Amino acid sequence: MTTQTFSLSQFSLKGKIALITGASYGIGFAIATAYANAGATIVFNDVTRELVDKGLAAYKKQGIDAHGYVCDVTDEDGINAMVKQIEQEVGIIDILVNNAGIIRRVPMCEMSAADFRKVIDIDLNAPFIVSKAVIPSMIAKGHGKIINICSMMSELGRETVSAYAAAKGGLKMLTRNIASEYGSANIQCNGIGPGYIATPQTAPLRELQADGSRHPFDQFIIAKTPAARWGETQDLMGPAVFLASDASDFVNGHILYVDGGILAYIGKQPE
Ligand code: NAP
Ligand code: GCO
Repeated sequence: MTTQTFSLSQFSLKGKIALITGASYGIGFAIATAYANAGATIVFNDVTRELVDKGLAAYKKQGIDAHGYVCDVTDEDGINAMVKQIEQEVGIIDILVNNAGIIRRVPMCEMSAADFRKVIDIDLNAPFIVSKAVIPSMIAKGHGKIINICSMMSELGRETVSAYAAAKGGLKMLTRNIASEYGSANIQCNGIGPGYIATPQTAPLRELQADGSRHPFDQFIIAKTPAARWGETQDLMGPAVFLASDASDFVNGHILYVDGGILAYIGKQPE
């Protein structure tokens, strides 16, 4: 009979090395901070030296000694070289968070194919490239956790975000496929689907109007969210630690929506 015990140490990330992409600020920064607080060594990348240095200074302010690399997630050779360098300088990556992402809000018929491709390249192709770079060493080490940052748009559409929705829907299926293909190697690949979170990416949707009133989209999101508020990056910390820890070792191919209830809600009934 297997012993049935539970200890909070199952949630500890002590001794683990975590790579979080695009984590100089925003959601990636919050997840990396949570991982550091749970005991992990933090590695992150961003596209420019300036952003990486800004990130390093921000981590230092939190008492976190992070390792930062300049690398674009869409550059396959660059990513392969960065992962090799991390393995030599820090160690084998135990946890990968595919966080880097962009959005373009343009009506579909006005969007150029080049812009559509750019979003797909960063939000979908890059998680494939980075995952592919870390999986062989995870297999050799005997375990690994991959967490893909999905979206409400992995499930829902809305005006102006065709490329983003296509990418995040695809990322949900890439998540399930990695789980299917590498689950037997003790790799768990899951997604987090954040609801509407207050970060620079969503700042244009929250801008105060000239008359001081809230942006109509801001009001729409508050009404659409049972929690009646925007999410904070802090809200993603616990779920991200869970999916990176031993506590989730039998959770695979799952998308954990952290959305204040948006996906459960039909919307406010008329007065
Ligand atoms: P953010 O504030 O815009 O941060 C995104 C980060 O990714 C930035 O540091 C950005 O650097 C970096 N990045 C962009 N392109 C990159 C590339 N090619 N290579 C490396 N790094 C790159 O966004 P966020 O709101 O924190 O979002 C993080 C993730 O969560 C994204 O995948 C986003 O789609 C997803 N998400 C966000 C929300 C939300 O409500 N905020 C909800 C659901 C999902 P730059 O400054 O150079 O662009
Ligand atoms: C938008 C938003 C969203 C969020 C998020 C929702 O314009 O609708 O930017 O797409 O960023 O991904 O989960």
